[in-house]
Amino acid sequence: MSATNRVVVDPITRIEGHLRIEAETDADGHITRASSAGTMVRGIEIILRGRDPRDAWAYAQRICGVCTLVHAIASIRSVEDALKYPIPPNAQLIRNLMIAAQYVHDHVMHFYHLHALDWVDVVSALKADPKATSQLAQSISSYAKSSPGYFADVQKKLKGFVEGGQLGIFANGYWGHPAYKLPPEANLMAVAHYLDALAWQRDVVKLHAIFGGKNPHPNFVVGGVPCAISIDPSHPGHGNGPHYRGGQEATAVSMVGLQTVQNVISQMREFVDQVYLPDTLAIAGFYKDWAARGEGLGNFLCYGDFPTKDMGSPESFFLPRGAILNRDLSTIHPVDLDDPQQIQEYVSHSWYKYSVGDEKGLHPYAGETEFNYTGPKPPYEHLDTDAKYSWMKSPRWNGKPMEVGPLARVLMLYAKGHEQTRELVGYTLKTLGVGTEALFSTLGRTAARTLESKIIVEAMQGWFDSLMANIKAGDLKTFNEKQWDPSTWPKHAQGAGFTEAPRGGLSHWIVIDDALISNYQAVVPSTWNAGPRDAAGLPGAYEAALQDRHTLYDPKQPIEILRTIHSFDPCIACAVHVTDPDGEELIKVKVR
Ligand code: NFE
Ligand code: MG
Repeated sequence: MSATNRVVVDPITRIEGHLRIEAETDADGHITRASSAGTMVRGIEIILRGRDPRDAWAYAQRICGVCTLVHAIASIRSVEDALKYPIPPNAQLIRNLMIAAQYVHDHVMHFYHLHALDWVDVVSALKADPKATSQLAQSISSYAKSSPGYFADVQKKLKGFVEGGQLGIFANGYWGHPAYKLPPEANLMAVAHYLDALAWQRDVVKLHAIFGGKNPHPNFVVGGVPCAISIDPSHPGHGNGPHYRGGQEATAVSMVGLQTVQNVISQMREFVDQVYLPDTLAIAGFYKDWAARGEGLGNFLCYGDFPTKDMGSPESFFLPRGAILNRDLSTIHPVDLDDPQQIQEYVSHSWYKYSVGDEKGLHPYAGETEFNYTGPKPPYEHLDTDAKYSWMKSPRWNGKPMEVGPLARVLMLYAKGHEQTRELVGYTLKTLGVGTEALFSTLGRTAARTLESKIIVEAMQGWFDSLMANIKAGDLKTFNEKQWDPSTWPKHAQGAGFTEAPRGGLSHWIVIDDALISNYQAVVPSTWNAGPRDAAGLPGAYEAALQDRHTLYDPKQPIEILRTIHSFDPCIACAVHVTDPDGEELIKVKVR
């Protein structure tokens, strides 16, 4: 072995989009330098120029099909911020419910379908004793599906896959790798819950369909939410059923629809409490060494979300806004999205160019999206990571690389003294027998996603109860109409729309001139986390995390890289905002 090897993982699987990791290792397999590259480019920001701001959400929402609604939310909020339009309280509550439902849905799917197989050896589950699996399951949860017969059935199904040479959804794992530590029974339990979670997620997306007409990509509207509410008890719900009266009532959300929303919240809560949380703790107990690596930057950023008043009152947010630096939970630094010095994007290592020079950062209102591909023609062996090497930009806050996402949010709640968070974090650390420093790790990041799901699903009940109370008091308003006349708009306006997406702080920045979009920039969670080094050479969050105490047991099966990268829940479709591997123009868009 030479002194330095370079391990390339491209594409990283079980994520959305195309991510390439190049890791340099020493003779012992220890990662000494890691580089994260987005290998595709998209042009949504460019496509949006020249369009009507009220339509932007429908385009922006197509940035991603995983976080199916967050880009629409950020977009309508950017327009509302630019034009100073308030929305009715019911719309705020319904948006909160929709964003929150996305978290719980997305986090559960990430855990079971995208991340679990880094920790769970599917093939080992064949060796499990269904009776012992049942005992294990019943010892950690009251979940009803836990009989020996249930686990025997799952095992039989799995055996069928393996014997037929058809692992199907379970193909391509590093099965049998010594890094897998769970006993066969824990593996079988997790595989059973993998299949359960697939069925569960089909049910819980109903919430989005009820308020937004469909999923993925529910409908939104600048000024509120697009669903009317009907309290006519004879009205059965959506559609043209026997009680069809035409007009608004035909499509309004009825009491039946609202009851379904309540059922979905209960179903989400049950799965989080009885399956997701106990599984996370049970699996984490076998991987405590991962509580001591993968920390990364130690800097965390949250825009905050879930207003109880309006978007202009961050102090009313359920998830607080702020920045934490160098792991110091005693100080929350204030964050201002409009301050041109605070949030800037760099392109010194990205395949873009800036009119002001590639070493400078640009605030998103002044942001530029100009392609400048200087890399090798694919397929290539290595990227020159000292030069430009990614289609992602490098966002920075006050010049610092920041981690965003569930861990950042849980730390922010913790630092603010949020009681439930403090209790849950304390309980988790105690159960695992690890100290507070374990939060800053690969395991901490994954556990934070689970804890956040519990915190958010309980908050959903509160928002739903408030919505029902408003409705019972006669307030059915979900939309303000007045902004629909562009002749009332200022000649020039700009706004920042933000949300906390499942993967972290998301912001869309719009500049409106003569009622059309003159600039549109999206700075998204996976860009913060997966972006390349900046002009100062500071690594992004993935890079820094991989550089923290990772040793590859077998460079040909780099499961260690997958564990830490998946702990961030990457989405590169979001991060690079129509793939064109040949570098040719894929689509020409005519603008007015
Ligand atoms: Ni495509 Fe997304 C989320 C956004 S990305 S999944 O959550 O924004 O990081
Ligand atoms: Mg962008």
